[in-house]
Amino acid sequence: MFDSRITLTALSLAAVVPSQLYALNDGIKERKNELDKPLNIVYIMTDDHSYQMLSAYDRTHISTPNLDRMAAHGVKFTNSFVCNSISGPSRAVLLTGKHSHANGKIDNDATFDQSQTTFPKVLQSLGYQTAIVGKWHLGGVPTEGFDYWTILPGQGTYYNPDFITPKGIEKNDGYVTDIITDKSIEWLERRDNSRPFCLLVHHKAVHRVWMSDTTDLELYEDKTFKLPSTFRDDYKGRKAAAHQKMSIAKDLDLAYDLKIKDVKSAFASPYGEYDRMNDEQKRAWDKVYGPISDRFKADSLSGDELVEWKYQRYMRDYAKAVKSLDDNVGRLLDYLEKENLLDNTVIVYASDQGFYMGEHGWFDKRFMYEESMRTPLLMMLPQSLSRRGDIPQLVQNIDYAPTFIEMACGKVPEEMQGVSLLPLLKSKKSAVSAARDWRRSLYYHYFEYPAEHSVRRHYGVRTERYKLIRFYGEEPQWEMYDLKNDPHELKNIYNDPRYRIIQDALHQELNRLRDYYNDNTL
Ligand code: SGN
Ligand code: CA
Repeated sequence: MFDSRITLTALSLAAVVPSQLYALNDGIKERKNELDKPLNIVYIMTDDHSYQMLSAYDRTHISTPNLDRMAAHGVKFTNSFVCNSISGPSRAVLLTGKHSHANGKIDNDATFDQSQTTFPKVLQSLGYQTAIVGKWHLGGVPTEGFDYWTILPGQGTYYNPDFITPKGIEKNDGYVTDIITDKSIEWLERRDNSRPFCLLVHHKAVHRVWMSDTTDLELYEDKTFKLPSTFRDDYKGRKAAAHQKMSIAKDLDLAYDLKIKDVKSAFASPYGEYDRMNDEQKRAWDKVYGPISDRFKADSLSGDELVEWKYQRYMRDYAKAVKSLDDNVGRLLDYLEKENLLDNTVIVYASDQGFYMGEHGWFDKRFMYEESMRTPLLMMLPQSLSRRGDIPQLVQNIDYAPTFIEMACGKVPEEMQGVSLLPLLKSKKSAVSAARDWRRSLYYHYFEYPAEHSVRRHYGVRTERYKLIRFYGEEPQWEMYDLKNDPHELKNIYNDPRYRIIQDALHQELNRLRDYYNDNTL
């Protein structure tokens, strides 16, 4: 809906600050959807997969050839973000196209109200078959919107995972990423070929505690991963960053996270997943982690050496689990190609949020800082959507639902807060025109505190160049970053007189966004 108040705010901001700061105009919601034929949609979402570990985005650490293949045959969003960096909320945002405060699923504990409008329900009403396979993490089971579902209980398990199905609990042998892919392909095999489909493939990997397939256990064991430049951050000027409990040095558990045998652990069942394995899986596991444990005990590391050893173990385990994700994406792409589906199917790859690969000394996510607010977003596109290469516009996970509805030739419901990305995909010409009035800022709000990893509640605004964050509750604090001069967000410039005008404009923009998205939660 066109809102003159917003445009006035945008103009007044544009008058005093650089262009990257002035406000968004979501008027493009009203644009005519010119796609003439509904497209099939395969949405692959991984858990905690950071862009730093996906070579289409970042070649520093590992190579992911199948994911890169998706980018090569489509587009890569280079400024893709979430609005609340945590799993359950991200999944609710995906389904509803609304920010967390608006869909009610503000943290992993909150109840998700399934009676809301979701894109799978809209797609069903347009004649689509819909399915979800894998991690659900929204409490209960899918009650509306899916013709087929088979989901992991809670976080699920890597080995021999149980699935909840409409018929009850189903036991499976094998590794979770393979099984989710198998079940997805099996559903595609038996779908009704006469109707379009939308399949959500929601992986468990690469969530803590980063366990790989037995076939990949020996990978990366000889590799030394590069330490990020911010690994030894002292958190000066940033109270919430100092307060968190997601430090590689202090919070990774030797037994639970790093798989060292027979050591003291803070966890009641430090080897929970190991007990699920069959004898063959245990043998493969012991063959690799047995000698690692022995060497660790013999070396008696301490200080910096111990911390760097933890970082290497963490990175190796994470990288191994990504290998299976990449292989299985390849397997799914091959299947879709073999079935001649690539010409009328959009394949999307995203994660539920970003993740820290040692930046600031961390693992986990939650913060509005870059590594966790960003998320990979790749789309392999059919010929009818001719855009290729990088897309730099600011996009957010609230946009996925509207995009999928437009890909299904539907009309985006008014209550959805995101905007369809379709105009950016159609052609260079359409993208240039859409880019002209694309949003210039993003809103973020994280709620899960007090909780695991102790990341305080905060909300904020991110423009192309600046970020303003309000941590609230205990030790409230404003933080502000100039991402051009300080891309790693080490220098809090809030109240720096040189940025006075920008700071005022960011406050104004943040207020406008809270008003625009109707966030009255404080
Ligand atoms: C679990 C993990 C946490 C993680 C949350 C949320 N602990 O509780 O490290 O932050 O999930 O992750 S674990 O001991 O169970 O591994 S989320 O991606 O599902 O939101
Ligand atoms: Ca996650």
